[in-house]
Amino acid sequence: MTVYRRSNQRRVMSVDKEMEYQFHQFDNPENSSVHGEPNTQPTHGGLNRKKILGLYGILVLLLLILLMVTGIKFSNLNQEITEVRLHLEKIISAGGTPQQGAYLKKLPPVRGTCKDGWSSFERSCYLLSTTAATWSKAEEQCRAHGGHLLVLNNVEELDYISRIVELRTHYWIGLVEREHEGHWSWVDGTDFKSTPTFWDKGQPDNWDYRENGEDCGQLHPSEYRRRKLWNDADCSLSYQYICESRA
Ligand SMILES: [Ca+2]
Ligand SMILES: [Ca+2]
Ligand SMILES: [Ca+2]
Repeated sequence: MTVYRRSNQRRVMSVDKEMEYQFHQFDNPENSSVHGEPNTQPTHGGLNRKKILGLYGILVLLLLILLMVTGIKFSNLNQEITEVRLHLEKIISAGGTPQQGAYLKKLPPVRGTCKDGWSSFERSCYLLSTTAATWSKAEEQCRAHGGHLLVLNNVEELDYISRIVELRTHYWIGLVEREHEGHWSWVDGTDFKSTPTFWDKGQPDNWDYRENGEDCGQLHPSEYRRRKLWNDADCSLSYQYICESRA
């Protein structure tokens, strides 16, 4: 009996030790060695944890790059908005008087008391030709219509014309150098010294690429709708033109 009890006690102790060992095995997921052999290889759990950490690091890096790019773009946009605002303020502070470079709105021509096809402004009527002619032929055409080539008496008249013409077209006007170089005159006899001048940058240059030089005045085309500026051109070339007559 005593021998049987001792044998049973040993078996119970052996089962307890086995359970304790299994418990430790279960408790430690990294310990996959069998029966106490040293574990020298990385386990699946270890590899997964490293992968997750790596992905997390990449995500954080991408997020930082995204924030930097967004920040730079926002800064550029902010600068552009400030520039546009300053430009608009400059136009508004000009008190409604369009300065060179300020944009003008296109005006639909109004006939008023003028002949069919002509536009009315103040006490004049204006005709924009659709065909081209030399300066002399253009002036002849205007006379045949009871007028003359456009004479710009003031800035208001120039700004009105600038709002009804085609943007990219050259137009002859009633400006001519008849006597000697530098002596400009208006076709209707208006004193040239009594009117403001609006020569484009670098004009009049009397460009002598052709032997005629440049002795007739025209409005330069422009990229944007703003005050038209003058150019001296070769009178023998054909351009569209603007006639003016009394209303
Ligand atoms: Ca006039
Ligand atoms: Ca000239
Ligand atoms: Ca010129």
